[in-house]
Amino acid sequence: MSMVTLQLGQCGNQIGPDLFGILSSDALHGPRRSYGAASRERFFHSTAHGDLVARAVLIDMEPKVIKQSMAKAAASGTWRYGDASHFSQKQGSGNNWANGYCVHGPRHREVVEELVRREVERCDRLAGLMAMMSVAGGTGSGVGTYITQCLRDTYAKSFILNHLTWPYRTGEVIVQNYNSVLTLAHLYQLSDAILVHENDMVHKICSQLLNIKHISFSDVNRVIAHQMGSVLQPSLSADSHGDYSRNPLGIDWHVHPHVASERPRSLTGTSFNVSLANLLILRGKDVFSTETGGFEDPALYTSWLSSKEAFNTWKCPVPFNKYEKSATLVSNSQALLRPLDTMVGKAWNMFASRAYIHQYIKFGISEEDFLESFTSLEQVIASYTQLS
Ligand SMILES: Nc1nc2c(ncn2[C@@H]2O[C@H](COP(=O)(O)OP(=O)(O)OP(=O)(O)O)[C@@H](O)[C@H]2O)c(=O)[nH]1
Ligand SMILES: [Mg+2]
Repeated sequence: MSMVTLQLGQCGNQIGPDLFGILSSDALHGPRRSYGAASRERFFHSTAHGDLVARAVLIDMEPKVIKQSMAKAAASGTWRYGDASHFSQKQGSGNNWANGYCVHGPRHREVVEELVRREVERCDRLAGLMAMMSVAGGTGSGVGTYITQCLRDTYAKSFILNHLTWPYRTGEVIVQNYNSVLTLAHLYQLSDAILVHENDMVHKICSQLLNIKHISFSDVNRVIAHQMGSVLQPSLSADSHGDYSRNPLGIDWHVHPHVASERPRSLTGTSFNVSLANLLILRGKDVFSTETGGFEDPALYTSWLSSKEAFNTWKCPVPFNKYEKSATLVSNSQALLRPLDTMVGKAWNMFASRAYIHQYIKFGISEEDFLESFTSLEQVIASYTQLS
């Protein structure tokens, strides 16, 4: 089965090549032929000359990042993007969600849909679509939300996954909380699964675990791509009967997961993190004998789901990305509650003083639209707060 990826805005287009780079080298160097073949079918198609071409569409409102991504892919010597699989304009969306969602999105809808349709038609079996973007800028968040809505209409029955990059708490974009609130409130209604990476958390991994001194986006993106790859590469679940080519998106993703980089916190901690669902992905040596009982503790989950329902494992004996062993936890839990609450709170304070609102109204977003988004996220916050 295959997945079609959309890279949107600077962030989506910068993480994308790192992800496909890892996927292609992992697929090529993996010792198991069925694993490599399933991975290649999933993320690449081959040309008549045998080139691996990513099943991806690149979209940005400015040309620079797309050019860099295409060049980076071509320089790898192992894979590339399709020559005509990208779309850009001269000027970005100026960190304004409304400009992306109300202006650029509708204006370029047809071209983008055509690019996606061509990729979808190249797949023998479509597993789903993945849109990668940041929530804080204008293009990824605004155009990305608009395009997700179009995909939802066109591919009503397909699985749509949004990979979102969450801004640094002390971010560089003044209206990042507005853009994030608008994006999250809309995607919550549209998407089948939202996979979030927080820049602050990944930054911490770079400094504390990887000991990188001067951390740049390329360091952060490598970590994000590694974690995404370990989620998306072929693996075996209880119902896959030893077959790597099953749907990569799985059937368990009726939740809104959040990639966590830590194990669930201990019960004795004051900030205990209740989960709705956890998915543990183990790769490499000894996966079938690894003890995972700790994740089955019913105390980790809500009282209305048994740990059998709430906890899943996927396993793959093929080592991932040159690591002898690796474990990735996708967690739908209270972990994102605090960052979400902080973000909505900051946006609300700005909204209360009507700061920068005219810049959104000018493109067609009303105060009521903002209020609806606030209400919808307040409900999400309330539901997750009440988990026990
Ligand atoms: N992890 C990571 N975050 C990024 C990267 N590039 C930008 N960001 C984050 O994305 C947000 C800004 O969004 P961009 O993706 O740059 O914006 P855009 O979608 O290109 O939109 P416009 O430039 O407004 O048209 C900020 O929160 C940045 O921290 C990247 O390569 N990696
Ligand atoms: Mg940009």
